Amino acid sequence: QKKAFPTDFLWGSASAAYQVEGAWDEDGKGPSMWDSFTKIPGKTFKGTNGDVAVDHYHRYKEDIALMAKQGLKAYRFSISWPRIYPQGKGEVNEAGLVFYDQLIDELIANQIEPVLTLYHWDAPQALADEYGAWESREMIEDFNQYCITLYKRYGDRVKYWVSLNEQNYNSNHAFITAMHPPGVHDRKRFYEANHIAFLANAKAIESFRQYVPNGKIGPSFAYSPSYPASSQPRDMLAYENAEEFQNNWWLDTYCLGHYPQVALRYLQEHDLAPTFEEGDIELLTKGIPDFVGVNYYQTITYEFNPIDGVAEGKMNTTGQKGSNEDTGRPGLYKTTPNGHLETSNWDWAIDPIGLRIGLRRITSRYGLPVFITENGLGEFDKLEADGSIQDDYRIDYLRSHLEQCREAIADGVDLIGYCSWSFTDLLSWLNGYQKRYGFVYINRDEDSEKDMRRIPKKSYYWYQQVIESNGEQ
Ligand code: BGP
Repeated sequence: QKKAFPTDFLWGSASAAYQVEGAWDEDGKGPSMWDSFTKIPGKTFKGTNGDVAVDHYHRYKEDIALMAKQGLKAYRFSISWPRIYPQGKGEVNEAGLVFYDQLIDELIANQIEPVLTLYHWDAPQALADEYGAWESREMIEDFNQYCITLYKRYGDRVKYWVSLNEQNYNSNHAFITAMHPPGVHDRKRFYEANHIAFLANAKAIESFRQYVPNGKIGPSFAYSPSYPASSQPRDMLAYENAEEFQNNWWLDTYCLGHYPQVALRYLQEHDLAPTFEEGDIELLTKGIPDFVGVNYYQTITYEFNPIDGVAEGKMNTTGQKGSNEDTGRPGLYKTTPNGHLETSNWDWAIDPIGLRIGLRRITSRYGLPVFITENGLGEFDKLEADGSIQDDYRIDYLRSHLEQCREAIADGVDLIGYCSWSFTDLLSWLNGYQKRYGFVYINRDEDSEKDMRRIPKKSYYWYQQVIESNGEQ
């Protein structure tokens, strides 16, 4: 049988509101947690923030024209909650809804399927001030109301919806490494906030069934499949533990409606387990998604970690290769570099086969369709004197990952689409503007917004061919 992509495969690309829009206080928008957090000195690379970002709010038509020219079939974007509800709840800001009306209509007019992310980390600051955002159960109903507003407004035009983006990665930085708001080191709060987010996710999916009965919804998970560093039994056990705590904790809860037993037991014994209230277990089972959104960048290799071993390491946010430090959970596992894999300048392991492995694991364990909602390479790009950007390394990265997608489909994975990260260059949360992912170069950097010109890179034309040939390229 020929290994091929389905004819209706969604060839896409992705972004997120805070990383592209800018216009942070325009047309009635309220501040998000990120608007506040990035203003605290030292929190981001060179103090960069999304106040202006890449000005997509004002230039979305130009950006969509470039998508159309490339032949893009799907565009994943997120809605800024505080644009819709400046206070997080209560009075809705009509101007915010109108902006996304226009964006969605422009996509549809260009035959591009909108893929709408409900939440990509920019919670209203008002809710953080009032009750601590994800640390209070009030968030469940406020998020639900916000989602219902969007379901009613866009449900007739938008088929594919992403509920929470990378709850795992975001909460890890929010409550363990302290690199995302609220920026604390507290594992107990980490598990409590995650539990609330799981409930909010399930509630939002339950409402979705009512308001958008013909739509498809799923969370996007930051999926780094685990490898054991060796076949030594204690490394194998470390790897099993890492799978349980780093992946299955989220994937099982989303897709099976309950936490994995071994991890839950461990957390109960260490007084870290979340607080269950009546109805929680039932609600979780109502949140089973239509597909699993996978954001894939790398695999992570684990080895045994002694009880007095590594806890928190340091993350490379500068692009200085080799500045990453290993992290772990004492007594259970720690990360270790994989000598078989090349890394990017940000020390992310490049592993296309790992994507195939991950897709197969999800298929076997949950039997759900998969939508790759992010995959890409963040690198320094150079604008040449002749005005071109020769990003062959990005083409190599994307091509090798797409090859593995094709293999995974032949293995039996029901893959409905692939969104590269990202369409244009954009703000990298912790790494500023110098870490670029786009098919389209944006002429700006940390220090200067320059003229924000959009310049298609070599990879833009390559992906155009990929789409045109339905992945034969
Ligand atoms: C994911 C996020 C994206 C994006 C991407 C690249 O975790 O969902 O928003 O930022 O990773 O990450 P980074 O910008 O840190 O390189």
